[in-house]
Amino acid sequence: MSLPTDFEWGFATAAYQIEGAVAEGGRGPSIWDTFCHLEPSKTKGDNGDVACDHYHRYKEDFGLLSSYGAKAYRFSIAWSRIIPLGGRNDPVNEEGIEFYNNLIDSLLERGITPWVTLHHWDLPQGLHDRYGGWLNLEEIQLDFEHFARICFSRFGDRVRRWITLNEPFIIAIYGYATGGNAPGHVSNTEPWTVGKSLILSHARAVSVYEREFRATQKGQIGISLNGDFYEPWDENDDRDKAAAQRRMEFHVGWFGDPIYLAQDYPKAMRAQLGSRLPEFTDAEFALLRETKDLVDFYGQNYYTAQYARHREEPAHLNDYLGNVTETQTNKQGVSIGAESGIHWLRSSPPQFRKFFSWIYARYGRAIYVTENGCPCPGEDKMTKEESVNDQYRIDYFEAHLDAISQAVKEDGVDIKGYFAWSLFDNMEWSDGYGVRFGVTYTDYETLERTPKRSATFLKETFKTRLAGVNGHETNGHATNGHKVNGTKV
Ligand code: PNW
Repeated sequence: MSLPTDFEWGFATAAYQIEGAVAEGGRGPSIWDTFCHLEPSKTKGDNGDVACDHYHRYKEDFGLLSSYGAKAYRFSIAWSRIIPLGGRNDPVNEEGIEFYNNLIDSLLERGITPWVTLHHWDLPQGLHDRYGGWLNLEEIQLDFEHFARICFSRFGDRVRRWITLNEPFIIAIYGYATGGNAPGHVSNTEPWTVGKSLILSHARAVSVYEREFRATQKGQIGISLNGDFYEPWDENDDRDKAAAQRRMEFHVGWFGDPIYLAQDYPKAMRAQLGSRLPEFTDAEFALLRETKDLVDFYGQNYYTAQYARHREEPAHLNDYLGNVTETQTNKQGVSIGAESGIHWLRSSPPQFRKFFSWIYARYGRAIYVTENGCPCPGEDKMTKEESVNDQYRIDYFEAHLDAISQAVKEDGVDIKGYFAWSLFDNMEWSDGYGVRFGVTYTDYETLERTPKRSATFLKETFKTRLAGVNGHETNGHATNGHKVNGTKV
């Protein structure tokens, strides 16, 4: 189960989930600060005010990263630390620039490649208040372009890997359809407007990078989409097979088709949503055509898979799934995978492998897994001593890395890297601090960090997997009962 020797790997985090220090260093508020302080609480009483205090402890945290052997680290920039009010005519906060300069420099000193996500959900509250944030297509794309330009110009001399947006599906649906995430809107028109804003904001950032920075900085740019893989609920029913495809088009194709193919949204979306799905103008299609081949990679966040079952009745106005019923067991009662510590996630590595082929066939781009991970069953109630003994997470990582190896070697998919979610337990958005996705245990009273067994597992397994066919990268463990190329040595 080896991987290409130049396969990149590391850990992923996001600013609001780890930084804390929300009122320090000149940072302006984001929609997540507001959302976390609503009464009654929509985030289980938790907020990101302190989080993991990474703002003050980043050096210690990068010590962990080094000790885990990571080659790369994916983090996000809090827009409102760079531009507290968010807009293109608002002041830039030099203290915020300095904070991220320090992060980037400390990573480089350690030989770790920074992967920077420009936006991971923490929209400046100033833009939401001023014009509705993502709801205002004309304004937000110009402000995002400006923010992206500042990041490229101030950090791009050292940052060579950029991710424009994290999970536009979750921003649009959880933020504006279900209301489970900030800003908590519930609507059946807004998510489709927001989706278009996200697509065009991404495209503008790519265009700016190309015109003003790529020649000198020689970096790469992409986007991280999320999506589950869907199996038909009844594998012998063509209507369920179609439902599974349609569900993935609503999840991935919504963004992937315009961004990577410069095409309209998938036909199934048009058919169901009609005029609620905003058209692209000729000028907007021109921007999509200009930028589609400039997107260097496809970022996939993958956690789980589900079954899709067709529905007889016409789609409900509030439906955003493609008129399917999602289930975790199929017609025969077979579970999609072993239950984890959160209801929506079951470990589904065979579907991970299938998903790569689906994505690669559709978009033909180099793929990076920009997030993958899980909480162990019952981990929310565990003591530190129990939590660090995280065998479920180790099994999850191992099986998902095996799936990557198979997709690369047997299915011919170009997968170039992998980021485990997450470096340490952190603020799991609306689920608060109870749900633990880290390979490091965070004690939220003392803020002490303790490596879990999975951290060591990842370090060791990548050593072995990247050692190459002849295993020439000797690491002192290859003769110690570890598997090399599937055989115990
Ligand atoms: C991702 N779902 O979000 C985010 O990028 C991370 O910030 C987050 O911590 C991580 O996954 C773990 O949840 C998702 O319900 C949240 O399917 C929810 C879902 C998917 C992704």
